[in-house]
Amino acid sequence: MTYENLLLTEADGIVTVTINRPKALNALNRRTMQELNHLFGTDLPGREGLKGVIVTGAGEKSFVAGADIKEFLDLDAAQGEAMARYGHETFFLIERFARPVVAAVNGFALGGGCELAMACHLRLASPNARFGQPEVNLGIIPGYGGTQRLIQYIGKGKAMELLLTADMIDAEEAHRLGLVNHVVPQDQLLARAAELIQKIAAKGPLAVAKIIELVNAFYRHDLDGFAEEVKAFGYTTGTEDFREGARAFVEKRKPEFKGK
Ligand code: DAK
Repeated sequence: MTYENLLLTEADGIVTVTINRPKALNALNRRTMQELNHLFGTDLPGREGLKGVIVTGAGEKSFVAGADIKEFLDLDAAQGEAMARYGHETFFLIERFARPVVAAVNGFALGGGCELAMACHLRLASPNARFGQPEVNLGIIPGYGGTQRLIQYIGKGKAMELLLTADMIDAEEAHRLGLVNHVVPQDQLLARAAELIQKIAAKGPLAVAKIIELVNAFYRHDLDGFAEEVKAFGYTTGTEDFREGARAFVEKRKPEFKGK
C-alpha cells in the first residue's frame, strides 16, 4: 500500500508514523484509518529489528483533531456501525502490537485523536497538548473505543464528566489524571519517545510482548488475566532469554537477549 496520509521514517529500529494532514489538523479520514490498519496489521508486525513505534501528528498545533467531520455528514446508521467496527479493529491492532507504541502528542488530541493516543501503550505530551472527547457536541458518541479506554486511564467519574461535557483538559491535567505518562517540551517530544523505546528494547523482547498482552488481558472479558499470567510466566521461564538474563545478572554484565 502507498501511504498518502502517513509519513514514515525509520531510525535505530524505531519507526515514526506522522499523521500528515496538517490543513485538517491531522483529522482521521477513511483513507488514514485504512493506512493505519495496513501499517499495524500487515507492514510492521513481521519487520526485522523493529524496536517500537512512535505515533505523532504533523506540525506543532495538533496530534489529531478527531475523525474527519467533513466525511461523516451523510453517514447512515449502518455505515456508522461499520466504520466503528473497522476503527475498533484498527485500534486493537495498535493496542495489541507486540512492540511498544508510544504516542507523542504534540497538540490537540480530540475525539478520534484522543482515542488513537489511548490505544497506544504510552503517551508523552507537549505542554500545548489538549485532550478531549467532544463527540456529544456533534450529537454522536465516541466510536473508536473512547467510552471504554478513557475509563481505564482516568476512572469512571472523571471519564463520565469529560465524555458528557466535551470539556478539554490540558497536558498537565492529563498527566495528573494518569492519561499521560510524561509532559515533555515540544522540541524534545520525539527524542524522549525514542529514548523510552530504546530503554524497553534493552529488555527481553518476549517478556515485553507478554506484558503488553497481559496488561490488555485485564480489560478483556473473554480472558482470565491471572490465568494468562500463569501460562505466560511458564512460557518466559522456558525461553533462552530468561537463561541469558539470569546468567548475565550472576556474571554482573548486561544481558544480550535474542528473542528466543
Ligand atoms: N475534521 C475535519 N476538519 C477539521 C477537524 C476535524 N475533526 N478539526 C479541524 N479541522 C479543520 C478545520 O475545519 C479547519 O479547516 P478549514 O476551515 O481551514 O478548511 C482547519 O482544520 C483548522 O481548524 P480551525 O480553524 O478550527 O482551528 P482552530 O485553531 O480555530 O481550532 C480546534 C482548533 C481543534 C479547537 C477546532 O478545529 C475544532 O474544534 N475542531 C474539531 C474538534 C472535534 O470536534 N473533533 C471531532 C471530534 S468527534 C465514528 C467514529 C469515531 C468518530 C466519529 C465517527 N464512526 C464510527 C462513524 C470520532 C469523532 C470525533 O473525533
